[in-house]
Amino acid sequence: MTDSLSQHQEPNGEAPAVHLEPDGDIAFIVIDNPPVNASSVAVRSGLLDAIERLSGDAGIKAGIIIGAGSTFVAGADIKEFGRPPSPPELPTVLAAIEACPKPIAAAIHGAALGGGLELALACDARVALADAIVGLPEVTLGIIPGAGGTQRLPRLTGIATALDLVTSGRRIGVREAAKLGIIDRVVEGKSLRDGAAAFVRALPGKRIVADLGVPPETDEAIAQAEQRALKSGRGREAVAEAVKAVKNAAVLPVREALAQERAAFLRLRDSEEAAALRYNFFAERQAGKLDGHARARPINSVGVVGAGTMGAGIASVCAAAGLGVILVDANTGALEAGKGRVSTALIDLHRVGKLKAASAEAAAAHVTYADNIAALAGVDLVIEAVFEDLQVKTDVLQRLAATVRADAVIATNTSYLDLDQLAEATHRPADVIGLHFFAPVHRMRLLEVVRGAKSDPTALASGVWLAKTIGKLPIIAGVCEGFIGNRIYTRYRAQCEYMLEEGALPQELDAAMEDLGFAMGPFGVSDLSGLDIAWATRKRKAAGRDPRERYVGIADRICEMGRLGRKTGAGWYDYSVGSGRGAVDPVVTELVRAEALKQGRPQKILARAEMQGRVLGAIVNEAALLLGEGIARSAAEIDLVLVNGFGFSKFRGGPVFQASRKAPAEIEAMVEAAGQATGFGFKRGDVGSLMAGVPN
Ligand code: 3H9
Repeated sequence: MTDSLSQHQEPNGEAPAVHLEPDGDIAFIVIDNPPVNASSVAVRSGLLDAIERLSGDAGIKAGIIIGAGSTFVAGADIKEFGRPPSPPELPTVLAAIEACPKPIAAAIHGAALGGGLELALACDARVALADAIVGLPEVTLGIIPGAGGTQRLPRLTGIATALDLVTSGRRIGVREAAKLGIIDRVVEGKSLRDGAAAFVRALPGKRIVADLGVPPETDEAIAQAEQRALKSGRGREAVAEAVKAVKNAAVLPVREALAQERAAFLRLRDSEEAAALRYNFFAERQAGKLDGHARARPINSVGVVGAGTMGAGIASVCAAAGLGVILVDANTGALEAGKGRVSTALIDLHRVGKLKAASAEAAAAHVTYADNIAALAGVDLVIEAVFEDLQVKTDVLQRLAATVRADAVIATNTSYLDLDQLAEATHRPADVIGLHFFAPVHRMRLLEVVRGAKSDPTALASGVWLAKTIGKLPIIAGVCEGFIGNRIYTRYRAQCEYMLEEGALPQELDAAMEDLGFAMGPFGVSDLSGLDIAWATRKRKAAGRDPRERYVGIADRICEMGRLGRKTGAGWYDYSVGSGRGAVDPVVTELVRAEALKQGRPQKILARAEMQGRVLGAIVNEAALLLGEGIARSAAEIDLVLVNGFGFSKFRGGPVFQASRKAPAEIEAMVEAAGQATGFGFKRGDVGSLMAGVPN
């Protein structure tokens, strides 16, 4: 080894993103770019420089690219995607590795994802620790691999397998990757360096993957893989482009196929879908991060009170994650029904592959049942999920506070009640937090973790820990009626109902909202979940409602007709004609028209864009209020709530993100229109500040 290899210094005095570590006749090329060694411009130029120096050093026979810290390379630096590409680009680095006369291996620990795996595929061999993962997740970011992934991977695995991996973005373990031909040597134990060094010293020479032929396969196998990919990625351009690119590997000269891949990557990188998914990616990484250094209290066992739909759902997700659960309900009939619900949810979780235990029965064994709160004396965290009534919940929480250990966390699953009032009633408010689950609990990813005025940071951290452990996305919210999600949804729904009185019909509004990004419009949703609960709430609140507030009575009229949604065969739509989405019912059309006339409001034809603008205006205004009041922490977290709890498409980022793509004057006009329609009581939020927090 000559001195030239270890002399490199960054001009600014910072630690270089890539450095060489000689080891006899080989050199480790160490990528050191915390936190995940993303292949940023500094890494790319560092690699290029290292390869050049290694090539020119007569004392070095081979190189090993390895990551410092906890991982190999997690991919391209996603933060760079919003900007024009800066040279050197990754394909240039990979070409240099292939052109280097000496063999270069990749030594993988942690993750080799996206550009990280592409880097490894351009090497002459791949060595990995047994617990590492590899994958090409680009489609989950609305793009396709941009540095040869669609060409080099199929040369090792065949086209059908590459189609599956590239179009699903699936991450796989190293053992599976070795079976598929992606990894050449699995290193057992901890010493990746030693294992890789021994392997590289024994390499006969270069083995350039791009020069290999694609392994033979039947046309049928490829056609089936293509069909599966296009079916599950229906309507997604990135998936269609990925299919095209991978199939090119079998028919085009590699240089031409690489150029086509790169062109598609660069085009998709600038797409709206890619921008939305990037926004979502970074938002998810921030969600659940706590200010300060509070640590979660240790939680091994969870108590759940109330064996109804929510309680049983909560018990099943905790059991599925391997936590010990005690489900309590004083009503033994309800407890028995709860057992059935837990079992159904666990079977469903097993069916979709989201169960840690080998079987639903094994997970069910984590749940024990009791008819008395006294059974919860030893649990680490307890969640009450009883009837949504202040008195009922207060009573249960008081009894829990007197029963559970002094260091236990006490959570309420309330949707609308005042968490601070409930917490005070326990006389130990520091231990109380809200855990607001969404139904069906075992399917919905969102969990609002509610911070009370006196919640201890360790109690809040415990809620976040639990959310992550049971596979939910924790969004921290402050106390207000409806927290983040339901508060916004209430405004959204109200705005749609106002439009019913102005000339729009339920099916027109539903179609407009689905076109905006919601999986189902508000009236379809209402039929699905049943109209009765909201009706009961409206009746309960009727006495306290200010008569100056705009109130649309159409939903009440529908309920009075006994149309409570799908379960009664009719609601906003008619379901008597069979399953599916329900048919437009002339009875409802007539009722809507008659009620609108009764209000004496001018009738007009509302264009789809106007309906969407009104709704976006209402949503962003409420989002701005939530941010201003400190209930929500960021615009992006509000969007995560709407995406993961209310069916807004993640491929469109979220309603706030959608609005942020418009000009400020248009946003202002949308908010103004929503405010005009609301009339009395409409409060303006600082929409400008909200929008300023949405990254471009
Ligand atoms: C690609 O490669 C395209 C190529 O084909 C193009 C070639 C030309 N960039 O998740 P964590 C940050 S597309 C920038 O909490 P974990 C993350 O924001 C890329 N930043 O850790 C967070 O920052 P902060 C394909 C990134 O241990 C911190 O790292 N690759 C990137 O739970 C820790 O992240 C992917 O899609 C990135 N690529 O999980 C892989 N990745 O601390 C994406 C992470 O400031 N990454 N950050 O909040 C992951 O899946 C996980 O981060 C990983 C670690 C499994 C690696």
